[in-house]
This record gives sequence, C-alpha cells and structure tokens, in this order.
Amino acid sequence: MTNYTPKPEHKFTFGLWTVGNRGRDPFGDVVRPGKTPVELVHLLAEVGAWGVNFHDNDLVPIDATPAERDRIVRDFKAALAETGLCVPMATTNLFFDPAFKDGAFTANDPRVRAYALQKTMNAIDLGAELGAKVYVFWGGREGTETDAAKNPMESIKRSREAMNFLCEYALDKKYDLKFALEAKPNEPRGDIYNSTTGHMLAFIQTLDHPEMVGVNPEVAHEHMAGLNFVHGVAQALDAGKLFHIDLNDQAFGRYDQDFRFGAVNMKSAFFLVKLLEDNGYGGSRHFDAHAYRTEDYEGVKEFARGCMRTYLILKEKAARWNADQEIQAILAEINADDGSMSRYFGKYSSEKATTLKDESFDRPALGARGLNYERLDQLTVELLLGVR
Ligand code: GLT
Ligand code: MN
Ligand code: MN
Repeated sequence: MTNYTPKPEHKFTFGLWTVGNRGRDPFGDVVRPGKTPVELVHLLAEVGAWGVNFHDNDLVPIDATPAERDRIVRDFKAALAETGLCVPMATTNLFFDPAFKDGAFTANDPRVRAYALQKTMNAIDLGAELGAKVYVFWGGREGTETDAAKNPMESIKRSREAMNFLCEYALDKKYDLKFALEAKPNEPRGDIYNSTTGHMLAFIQTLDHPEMVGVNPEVAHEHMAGLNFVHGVAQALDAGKLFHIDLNDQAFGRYDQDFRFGAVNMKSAFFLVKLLEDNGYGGSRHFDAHAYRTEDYEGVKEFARGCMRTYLILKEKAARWNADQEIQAILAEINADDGSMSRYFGKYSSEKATTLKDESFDRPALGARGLNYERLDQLTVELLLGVR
C-alpha cells in the first residue's frame, strides 16, 4: 500500500492567504476567526507542508511601523526555524488597498504607478530576506471595466516598463530571485491584461531580461478562460518558463472558485500531475486554494491535507499508467512508425520538399484507420476509478 504522506521532496507549499482565508465573499462576511502568520505556519507544519508563501501584507500590515515590521518578521522567522518550513515564494499585494482600484503598474495615475513600484521593491526585500527564490506577480487589477478608460497599448508599455525596472532592481540588489507572472482573464477587474499563460509567455519575450522571468500558471485561471490547463503548462515547460505553479480546481464557466486541488476535474488534474512528474518539474507544488466557506479550522486542515494527498495519489496513478501494459501497447500502436516517412521530417531542404511533393498518399486509407482512442481513454478512466 502506497504511503501518501507529504515529504519535503514533494515541495508542497501554501500561501498564508490560502489556509488563512476566512471565508469572506462578495455576499457574506468572514466565517472563521483570524489566525496570525505564526499560527498559520504551525498549522501548515501540522499538516505536513514543506513551505509557506506570502504577500507582503499577509505578513506585515500595510500600515505597520518599522518597529512592528521587525518584530513580526522576527517572530515569523522563529516560527519557520521551529517548524522547519521554508519560504520558496513571495509576492506583493497590489490589489486590496483602495489606492489600487485602477490597477498598480497600469493605473492611469502616475503616483499610483510609482507607489506600486515602491511597494513592490519593499516587498521584494522582504521576500529575499526570508529566502524566497521565486517572486510572483499577479496583476489582479491590471485591467479595465471599460476600454474608454485605458489605452491597451499604453497599458502593455507600462507593464513592460515596470517589469524591466523591477528586474533591474533585483539584479542591482544581487538577489537570487526569478520572477513568475500569473495570468487571469477577469475578476476582480472586468478584463485583465495578459489574460492567459500564453499571453504572458509572449509578453516575457519583449522584456529586457526575459531569462529571469517565467510564468506561474493557475489551474482555475486558465479554466475560467475555457482553456486546457495541461496544454498551457506544457507550453510553459517547453519554453523553460515554468518557474512556479498554482494548483487548485475550478468548474468551467464560473467565478474564481479556488477549490481544493482535484476537487472538480479529476482527469485533467491527473494529466497535469503526469505532465509535471514525467517532465521532472523541480519547482514548488503550490496550492493556491482555500477551504469551503462551510468549514472551521479542522475543515481547513482537511482541505490542505486533501490537496497534497490527491496530488500524491495522482502521482502514483501516473506511474501506474506509465507501467500499464495494455495502455502502453495502445500507445505503441498509436505512435507506430516504420521509418518510411523519416526522410521528409526534420530540417528543410529543397530536395526534401521536391520528393515530398512527388510522394503519393492513400488518403482514404489514412482516414479509414481506427485509432483506438476510445479504448485508451476508457482504460485511463478505469485506472483513475481504481479498478485497474
Ligand atoms: C489572490 C489570487 C491568486 C494569486 C495570489 C498571488 S493572490 O489570491 O486569486 O491567484 O496567485 O497574488
Ligand atoms: Mn485563483
Ligand atoms: Mn494564484
């Protein structure tokens, strides 16, 4: 019987804002009492997490004095030392305070844009002080309700200038830090710029230091856009840009539900875990999700344990899928290649093109061939349902 106990090597992390979520939503107030960052670190240690991530203001309130900041950071460091948890990632809250109602780096007011840079530099200092190696940027309010209000070309330019400035800042300070950009199509703004991971990957190539910037795709955000998350993550991996990942779950066509990992789309969660594990993804498995509003803190622990346990079960299922003889036989059949076409692939040459143009193909036979994907998918489903 496999042991699904989380271990440090699994790199499971949670944000302070995830297990610390108190259940407030647009229609109802908090349902759980607040816990301090120190208490949350202990909760995470109790459930077996490896690391804890935070926004600047999850840890240090926006109006804290320098002395309060120092005390909070000291207590937090002591809790980390006591529990053995690490801080692999940090980020900035550029969406909660009313000053950011029109966004941060793309706000029309230059004072807001300058304040956002200042706040982010301070937050980067805090993250670096606590050992974070990845710095996430989620531009929750970098968007519009009406395109009358902001020029989209100008917004892209402002976003680029901000990222370039902050890359230089991290380099200037000699921080060992990479940036990871997180896309979301909408919510809390009507529309958010660089709305998907694909948009982010293209945007990164226009930066001054593309090598230090990657992506932090989130399951729920790509599902909100109606996209196949596994394909987006594969593209990020292929580009060498999967610096971080936000795991959770989400029904298609809904608001940002941030459900427990694997709670809704089991099959896509399976193919995601298989993709990460088969390709040796070495970063954090961060659960950016929160417990149902119905839960007390026992339920929050169930939620956190459930995220990690489901990941480990799916990891075991992926190994089983890779070793399943019937599945592998179908895959071999699907990918059969007698080598007769090899001369047409690879690097282009005009001879190759000419020979290929002369080749004759039995088009009806190509179309008539059954591919056995029904059987393959049914075997996958049965494996996931535990009957193989
Ligand atoms: C917020 C958002 C998340 C982001 C976090 C990082 S904050 O909870 O919904 O998707 O990853 O800023
Ligand atoms: Mn989300
Ligand atoms: Mn996220």
